[in-house]
Amino acid sequence: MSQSAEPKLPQSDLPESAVRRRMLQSFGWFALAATVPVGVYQWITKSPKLGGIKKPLRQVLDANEQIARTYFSNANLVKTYPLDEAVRNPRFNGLDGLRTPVPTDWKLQIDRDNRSNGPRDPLFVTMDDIRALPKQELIYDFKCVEGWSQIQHWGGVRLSDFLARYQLGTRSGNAPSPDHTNDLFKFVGLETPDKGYYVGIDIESALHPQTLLAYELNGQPINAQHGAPLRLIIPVKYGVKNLKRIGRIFFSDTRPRDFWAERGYDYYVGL
Ligand SMILES: Nc1nc2c(c(=O)[nH]1)N[C@H]1C(S)=C(S)[C@@H](COP(=O)(O)O)O[C@H]1N2
Ligand SMILES: [Mo]
Repeated sequence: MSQSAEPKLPQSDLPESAVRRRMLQSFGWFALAATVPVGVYQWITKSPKLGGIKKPLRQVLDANEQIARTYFSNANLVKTYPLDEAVRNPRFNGLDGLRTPVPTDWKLQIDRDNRSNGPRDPLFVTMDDIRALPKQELIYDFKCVEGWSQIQHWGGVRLSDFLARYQLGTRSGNAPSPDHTNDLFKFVGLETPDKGYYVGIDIESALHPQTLLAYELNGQPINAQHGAPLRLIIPVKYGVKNLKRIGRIFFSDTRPRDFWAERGYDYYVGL
């Protein structure tokens, strides 16, 4: 704080020149303050586009992301609800990447080509493999950026358990662990089998204990419009990041491309 030690003299004790100087200063600041918003507006409107929106706005969103990431902690759990508060017929929204039938030979593909250790070829995992892992249920308030939310009941495997089981997400090919955070890739990318919808997620949010590879909704296999056979449920993010019908997963240190970020939304979209 720059509340300096300047003595606070009563106005009348100031020599006239000092009063005048102060008045001019105040007026100067006022005039400057009045011009700043116009300047900022012109700077924004004349700036090139970056990621679908004007560059300065993108930079503000990026600054918000830094703040969000700083305050993010995997110990902070999203509020959960009793089973009887979950809606019976959850709303569905967004069919990008879902306009063709679910591939009958669906397998989850996980790319490992950019890691420094362990097998580099893609890993293919079936729904039976995924159902064999510990099941986690979650009843929480699903939020869409369009302004609706619903208490929904999801079931699946924790993404963190899945990554640990298959030793994914690290450069060394070891299971992710809090002791080796610098071994983690920074982002997870997910996309639908037809690549019609795709998201990028920071690894901290991916490893959050409430982030699920979900295969059940209200205790039943997820239907096609909600993302059969397997979707992401990530309660620390808005709906846009909850990719339905996962086809491929990969890891990287740069932001994976992201469907709605390319169309001007905030990349991080954290809650
Ligand atoms: N493949 C795919 N996943 C998607 C979308 C989409 O259009 N395609 N829309 C997203 C958005 S904006 C929301 S709000 C949620 C909606 O999930 P729901 O249909 O199960 O309610 O899915 C997200 N995942
Ligand atoms: Mo959404």
